[in-house]
Amino acid sequence: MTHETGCRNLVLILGDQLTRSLSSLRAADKAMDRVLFVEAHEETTYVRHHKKKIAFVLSAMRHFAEELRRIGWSVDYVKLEDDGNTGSFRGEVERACRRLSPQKIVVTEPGEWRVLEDMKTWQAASGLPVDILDDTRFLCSRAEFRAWASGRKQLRMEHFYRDMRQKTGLLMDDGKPAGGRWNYDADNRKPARADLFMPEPPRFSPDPVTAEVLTLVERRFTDHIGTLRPFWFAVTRADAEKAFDAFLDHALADFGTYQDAMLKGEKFLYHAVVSAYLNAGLLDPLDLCRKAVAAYQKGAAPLNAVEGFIRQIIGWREYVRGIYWLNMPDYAASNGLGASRPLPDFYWTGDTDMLCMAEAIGQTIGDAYAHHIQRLMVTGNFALLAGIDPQEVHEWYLAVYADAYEWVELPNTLGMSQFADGGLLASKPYISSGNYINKMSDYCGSCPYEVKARNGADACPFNALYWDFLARHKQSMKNNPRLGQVYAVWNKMDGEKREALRESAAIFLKRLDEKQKV
Ligand code: FAD
Ligand code: DLZ
Ligand code: SF4
Repeated sequence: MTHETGCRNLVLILGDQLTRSLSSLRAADKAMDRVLFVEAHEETTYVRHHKKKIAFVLSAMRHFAEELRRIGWSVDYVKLEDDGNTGSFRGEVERACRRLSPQKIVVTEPGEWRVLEDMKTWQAASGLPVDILDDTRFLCSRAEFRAWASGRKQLRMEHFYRDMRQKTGLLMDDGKPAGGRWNYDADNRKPARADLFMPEPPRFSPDPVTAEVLTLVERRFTDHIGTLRPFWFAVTRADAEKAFDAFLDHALADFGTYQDAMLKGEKFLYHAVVSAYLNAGLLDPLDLCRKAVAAYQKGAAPLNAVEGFIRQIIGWREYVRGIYWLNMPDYAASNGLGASRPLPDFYWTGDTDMLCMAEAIGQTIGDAYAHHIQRLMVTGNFALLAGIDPQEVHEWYLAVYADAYEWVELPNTLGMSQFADGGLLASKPYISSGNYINKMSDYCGSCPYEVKARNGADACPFNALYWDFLARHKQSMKNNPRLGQVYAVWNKMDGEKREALRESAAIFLKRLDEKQKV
């Protein structure tokens, strides 16, 4: 729906900027300026996004545009299949400029480098000034992170997090961390039992706006990964807040304890399941943290849970964004371990005998969601051990999760998970044999592979791959102090055992290369 009358400024709002207090909206005037939303073919296809992710973004955009109209903004909304839609932000901004003759284009900085680079050329192309404003939804601006990083030898998250605690005052008592410690991870990370009460995130029935989007996605993105229905995501701020309130009431108290646990058929455990909402702008990070701290203050959740939760948001989430902008564009091409194996097809289908992988990938296909340990220690761990090309791994993570935008996905994938950035983000590679997965989950008991066996056709593939990875990268990793113990075990291991492990790994990798079912 478009209006032909002119405007003062044109304010472009992207699909992950659905926040009333967005800096570009704050700088605008309802009476004189025009807001533009664009459903863009380029954005829906630059990776083959999960069907649920596309449906979520488009439906949330349509709902937010309506919300702005209701409160008095003039909104131009270009739908994906509208006549004349050029399919790109640039093309649609140009068209809107011809239609509306604005004096200026105003945007809040985008979350992805490729989009920012494009925006920087709009001024020259359109002859109009383009104001690119800071994204104030983050606690730490790009400039502030650059200042924090400058002169430091190591950019450790824990140090950054403490600064963010000081800055926000969250869980701080007279300048000291609540309870006397900054980090309560030592109390966390217990395996879960299958008979625990499992809170489920609330599900929201599609309204007519979402129903129309679902029909569009079903028709237009048939070859994209994912099951579209049932579609149950919140697509408005009000519903996203309901989802977070349910987490506060039913899951936060056990968030820390079971943060790393995995159970068959249990997709969410005690996780918040809010990343898609946060990243799209439906929820505000500081607001969530304040509510979690209030739950602690009224005795509804223990310190280990609440500290763990806010660390993910004011710590990890802000930190990975800082790392992204500090290091782009070179960061995206990093491949420190020279990994080159193609991503196995089963990442797209879930068709593997490895139960942990089938579970993590299966629920990803179903709901565009897997929790952190499934991403890091199952699918990520496997890709790292098997030497998969990090670019292909990156594209997969960017496509399959409803919360995936490059600013957050890329450092998590290339840095934390694939150790492709040479240890800039993680002080050691996150690798494990089947033993860790067995300890933290109930997967192995139902898996055709034998987790206790080290080599041979029936042995858990993670076991031989783990030692083979360490052997392959011994030269570059043996001096890493955090790997000292494992290399000591490897060095002491009987030569025949080492040979058998490496041979098992070679046989498995050959089967992978030959596209045999593993
Ligand atoms: P919870 O476990 O309940 O945590 C609460 C919130 O903390 C999350 O919603 C999220 O906003 C934040 N958070 C937690 N861990 C991280 C982290 N490492 N980095 C940034 N924020 C974090 N997160 C994304 O938002 N988008 C991605 O594309 C993404 N890709 C990832 C890829 C890999 C390989 C890995 C290992 C992690 C990735 N993560 C990503 C981080 C994390 O897995 C998800 O944020 C989390 O699983 C989302 O589920 P939740 O909302 O239930 O989180
Ligand atoms: C992820 C996504 C998708 C699938 N579609 C759109 C779209 O049609 N229009 C839009 O404005 N944004 C979309 N997005 C989110 C953008 O890709 C995101 O804003 C940029 O990647 C910058 O983070
Ligand atoms: Fe995964 Fe190995 Fe356990 Fe099977 S045995 S579920 S492959 S860790």
